[in-house]
Amino acid sequence: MSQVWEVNFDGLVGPTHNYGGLARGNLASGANAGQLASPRQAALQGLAKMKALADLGLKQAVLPPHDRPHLASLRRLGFTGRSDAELLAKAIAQAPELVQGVYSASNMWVANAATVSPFADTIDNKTHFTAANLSSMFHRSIEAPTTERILRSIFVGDDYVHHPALPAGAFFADEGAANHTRFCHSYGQPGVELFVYGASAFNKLAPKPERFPARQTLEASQAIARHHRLAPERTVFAQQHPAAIDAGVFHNDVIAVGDSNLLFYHQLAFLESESLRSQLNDAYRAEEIPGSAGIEFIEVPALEVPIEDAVNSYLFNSQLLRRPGRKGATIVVPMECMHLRTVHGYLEWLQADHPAIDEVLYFDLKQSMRNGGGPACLRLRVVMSEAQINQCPARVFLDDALYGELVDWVNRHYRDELGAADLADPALMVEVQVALSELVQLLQLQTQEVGPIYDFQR
Ligand code: SUG
Repeated sequence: MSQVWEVNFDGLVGPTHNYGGLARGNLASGANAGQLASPRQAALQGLAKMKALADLGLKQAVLPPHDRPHLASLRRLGFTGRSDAELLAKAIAQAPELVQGVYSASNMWVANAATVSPFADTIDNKTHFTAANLSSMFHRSIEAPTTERILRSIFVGDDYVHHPALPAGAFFADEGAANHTRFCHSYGQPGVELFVYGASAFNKLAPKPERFPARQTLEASQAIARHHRLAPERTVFAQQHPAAIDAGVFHNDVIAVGDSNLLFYHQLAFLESESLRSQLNDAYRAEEIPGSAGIEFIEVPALEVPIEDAVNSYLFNSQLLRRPGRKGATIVVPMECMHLRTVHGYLEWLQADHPAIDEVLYFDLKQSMRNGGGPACLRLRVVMSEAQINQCPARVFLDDALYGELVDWVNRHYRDELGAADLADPALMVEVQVALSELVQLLQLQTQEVGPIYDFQR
């Protein structure tokens, strides 16, 4: 078997990035509603992070944005028009909140696009994908069909199994990899998969948040584990602390991050941390990996970093990366972590005194952060062998040339500013369609089996 990598696929921010205040329970989305956004800055900030990680010798790839405004959704909701512009105008007049939803660039947060189980963990040795139904919020519930087509156009062939999103509705609410973590000794060896859920849909007596919705159910996570043909002895389910959800932790990746044999999390992340640690360790040992020393846990005490500071800084919405040749992990955090004394102090301590995480890298992702999306939200991890990377038919792996072309594409097609009033401008819709038609060519997305990626091309 050739070398195996954990590839970070980052979502390229789409040209309609704006602050709609659409995500209840996501404090940043609510607080910044109505502000002027810069789609160009947002996309360039995301690309700069991708480039920096690629330059560190890591495998970095890109996922394209979805077509917005998603007119297919407006048609599905009964709007008609002799032209797209007329349809949009009618929708704006009758249901502006729906128009806001179909304009959202929320598909940039690809940690919510799907759950991925690498081939080493599955009984059939194939990599399984389940597109997330994102059924808790209208603006995100429209993402799954396009996500599935994008994944099918990149991960092509017998090595991959693509599952459609779970049934829509509250019972199987699923928000993808943001609530899923994989632990392993090395990426190509069997690992332990942890599914974190906000509430049980069927067990009404189980604890659940009171103020904000739980966006992932236990039943959804269990269905995905079944679809992905995971070994039960290496699969663990754990509940998020309801108090964390009520404090603004709408996905587990806002309060915990894991990679390889490391779990970095806040004291209030899980309802039963102690039991989780022992379940994870039992599952990890069941692998019987020679030389594996078990999972390392770094629990951040609430006394050192209050949960409000964790949510405001997005300390845990970070990426733990294994740079070739380095012993400890590198943690990628948003710039906001520099601005809170508790959080910055903790990171300084980690870097200086903790062998497990010995490098901190700060990135300016302000445009995405204002909608509640940090470094970890912007990426979907897919374990791939060197051979799989080489066989990939799409041009999505970031090198200097692709980076340069994408920056140029953004600069030519994106607006510098976008506010709520601009969504009524039919020229914006046309600009996006022109830009995306060019992008699918640039990325050489393989559409033979799936047909055109975007609904406006279908
Ligand atoms: O689903 N924000 C996204 C942020 C997702 C972050 N992802 C992870 N934590 N993995 C959400 O809440 C806001 C859109 C707006 O208000 O315009 C939004 O959808």
